[in-house]
Parts: sequence; C-alpha cells; structure tokens
Amino acid sequence: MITPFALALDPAAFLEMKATKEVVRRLSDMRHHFSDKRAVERILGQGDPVIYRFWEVEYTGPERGLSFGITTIYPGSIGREYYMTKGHFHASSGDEIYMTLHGQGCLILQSRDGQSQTLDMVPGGLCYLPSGWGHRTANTGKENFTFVSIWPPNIEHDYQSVSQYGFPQLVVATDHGPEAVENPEFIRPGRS
Ligand code: PAN
Ligand code: ZN
Repeated sequence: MITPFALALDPAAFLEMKATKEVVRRLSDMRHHFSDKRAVERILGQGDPVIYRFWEVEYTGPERGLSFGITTIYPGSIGREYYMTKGHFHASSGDEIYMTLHGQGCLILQSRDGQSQTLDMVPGGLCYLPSGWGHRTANTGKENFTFVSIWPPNIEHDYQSVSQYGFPQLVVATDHGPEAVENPEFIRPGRS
C-alpha cells in the first residue's frame, strides 16, 4: 500500500526515492533514430554524448495507481536535428500528460492511422497525449529542457515501431528557428 508523499520536481529528489529507475541515453543508443547518419558517425568518432536522461517511478501495486517520471534532454543537435528522445507508442491503451518545467521543447506526435503533428512545450504548459499517438520530445532551446510525465500503470512502452519506421516529421534548426519538416525516410507501417 502506497502512503501519501510529496516530491520536489527535480531529478535529484527523484533519485533519492528507492523506487526510481534512472535511464541514460547516449548517441550510441540511438544512432539510427537521427536522420543525418554521417553526422552521427562523425560525432561518435570523437565521443559518445549523453542526449537525455529520465527518472521514472512505475506503479506496481494492485490498484489503479499512476506512474510518473521526469526527463531532461540536453541542448544540442545531430546535424540539424535537435537532441530528442527515442520516442514510443503505448502498446496497450493509456493516455499520458506532459508538463514542462524548464527550457523550450517540441512534442512530436504520430497516430497509428497516419496523422502527425507537433506541439510547442513551454514552462508551465501541459500537453495531453491520447492513447494511440506515438510521442517523441526534442529540445529546441539552448538550455536543458525538462518535463514531467504521468501515465497509467501496466502500459507497455513500444519502441519497436518507432525504431523501425521513424516519425513522419523531423524537428530541425533553421535560420528562422526550430521547424518541423517532412521526414523523407519515414516509412508508413504496412507499406514497403
Ligand atoms: C516519458 C518517456 C521519457 C523518455 O516518460 O519515457 O520522456 O523518452 P523515451 O521513453 O521515448 O526514451 C513517457 O512518455 N512515458 O510514457
Ligand atoms: Zn509515453
């Protein structure tokens, strides 16, 4: 049985909780997620930067609890594409809420039936991610980008489809700032 608790919204406070799982993703963990393969190999030739970290507390009890986590994506880009998360679908149904704490980011979404869209993420703002929408976040600013996520327990995180097909849109740096552009390599599932 979980008892009530309060928690500061920063990674250090999460790390003090016994139930927290820390995940660190480096460029080598996601080399095929970035579109500019030459930039990936060039950067990996000099080192293996950490792209983002997240800390999550999964609800494992028998009731209808909630799981939650905090993510920090560092500033930077691979080629023109901003540092971003791998992205995933929730394999079983389950909506999610993201709340931005710090920095400037973009939420990249795709539905299983072929729609795609992007939403700006700004401090104090909330994004609602309905079930069935694959989601990825990118840091489009110059500082760390940090947000909180809350989701129902027992949803399986499906990384496979994203790793295989990618996202229809890429978020890249341009002379006019961040822009969402079509991903020329995106393969729609079910088509060859
Ligand atoms: C988030 C993500 C977190 C890391 O908590 O898991 O931002 O992104 P990836 O899982 O794509 O590496 C969430 O969406 N949970 O469901
Ligand atoms: Zn999710």
